[in-house]
Amino acid sequence: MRNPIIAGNWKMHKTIAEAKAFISEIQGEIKGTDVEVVLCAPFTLLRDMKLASEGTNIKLGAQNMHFEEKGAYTGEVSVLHLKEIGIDYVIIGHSERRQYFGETDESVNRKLLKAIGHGIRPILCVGETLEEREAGSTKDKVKLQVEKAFVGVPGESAADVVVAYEPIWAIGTGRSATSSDANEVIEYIRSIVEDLYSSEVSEKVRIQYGGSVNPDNVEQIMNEADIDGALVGGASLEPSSFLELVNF
Ligand code: G2H
Repeated sequence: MRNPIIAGNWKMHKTIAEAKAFISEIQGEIKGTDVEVVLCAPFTLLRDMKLASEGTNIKLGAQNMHFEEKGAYTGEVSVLHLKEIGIDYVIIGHSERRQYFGETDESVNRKLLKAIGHGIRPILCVGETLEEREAGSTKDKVKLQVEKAFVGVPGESAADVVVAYEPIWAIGTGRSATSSDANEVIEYIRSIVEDLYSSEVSEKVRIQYGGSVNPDNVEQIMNEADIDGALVGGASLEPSSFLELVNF
């Protein structure tokens, strides 16, 4: 059985004070949930959030990292920095990073390998553009992204990767994929992982849907057989809305 995972991706939002208030508001409400709860926040918030979430079942994630451990990379943050403050997850290859910051399948792969090598679990984002969907090439695009991301990942670590299928046209637009469309692609991603590794690995790997998930559509999405969680932007910013997602 795969443990559901609901991750908030706060993107470039919130102050330290707001993040701490968020944690204190949700922590009592999520005690005992079977859902793994992750908050992916801007770097400057993470250390304070780590201290504020001690003793709770909230896990923390960064939204990016560099593929080298140290060096002359002005402005970058290393996996060692994340490890030092006890971060559990890191989002890798979010479409906004691919689109605005020049991330490529190669850099995504290098980051993924580095995160795994240090025991930080990657949330690997893949997804097609609207043009690709309309051209019928969704599966080809996603296959390429998944295959390139997993190059060099050993079988024993592959199931630690969480994959997030996020069709770019559904991100922050209010236009979500239908749950069955999302499930179809996610089922396909699972088959790619099976081809790369084994059915044992593909049955273990958790695959989220992301793109305008909100309290109204989360239940239907989570009821799909192959969807194990959600990566949520806008609807993760308010504690009440985030709690509705976790309690789908
Ligand atoms: C997709 C998602 C979070 P939103 O980027 O990763 O954002 O839920 O706002 O569409």
